[in-house]
Amino acid sequence: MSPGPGALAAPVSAAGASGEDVAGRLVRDGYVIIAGMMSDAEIRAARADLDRILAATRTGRNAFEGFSTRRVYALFAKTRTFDRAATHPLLLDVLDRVLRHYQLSAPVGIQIGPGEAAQILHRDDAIYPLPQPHPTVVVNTMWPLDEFTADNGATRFVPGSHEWAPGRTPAAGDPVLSATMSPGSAMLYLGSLWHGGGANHTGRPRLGVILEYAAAWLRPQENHCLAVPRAVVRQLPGRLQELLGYGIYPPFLGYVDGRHPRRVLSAPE
Ligand SMILES: O=C(O)CCC(=O)C(=O)O
Repeated sequence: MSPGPGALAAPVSAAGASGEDVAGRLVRDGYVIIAGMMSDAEIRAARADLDRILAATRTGRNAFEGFSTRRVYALFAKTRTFDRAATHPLLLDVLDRVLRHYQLSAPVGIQIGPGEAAQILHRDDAIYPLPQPHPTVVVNTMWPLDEFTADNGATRFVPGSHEWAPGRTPAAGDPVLSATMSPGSAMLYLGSLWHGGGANHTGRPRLGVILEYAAAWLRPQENHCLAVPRAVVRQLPGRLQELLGYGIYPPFLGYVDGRHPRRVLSAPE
């Protein structure tokens, strides 16, 4: 059953959840929260490594990035703590059903600092000049590493907005929900869902990581082949290499010198 427009849908438990059920909820509601996607040890390791990286990361350059917010771009060049999350079998099962052929588009750590204002609501798929409506081409995932609360900047979204008629934009009076959730969960949401980072009214930062996926025939937001050194990519599991651009959209989109791009990884430099 679909949640009412004013209520956040209860999380689904990763243990025993089927890709079919999760994908069905995602397409129907525009989002789905899955609990139990990371272990406590993985959460601790990710927090510690992200804290190390954030110590050398500047705050945002504009209101969209957030003047009190730090963003860790080129995530897979800087930490190994999201390799498993990015290829979580349940997540890939859902993406197989919703996007079919896909790649990582924007992997970014986002630490919303105290006093940050709410980010403007937006749709992640609006960066692509596609006619509206169009099939789903973007699915984003948010992985909280702090408890997400309405007060500290939990991602906000407009329920049902993934089904809005072309041209409609959020207006005063449209319901906005906060994706309150705990570390270890992941919220999957469609690129057509209006959403944005929340305002942080607390004295402590809010840390989360987005792993955004896009159809493999689109240009990804970040150019991973330049952002992640080849020596790093060589050490990664094959599926993650593919998701970082060393893959083909059938029959041959993305070839290098007429051959599969993974061959670049075994060629001498
Ligand atoms: O930090 C968040 O909760 C969401 C951020 C977001 O939607 C974005 O930066 O595109």
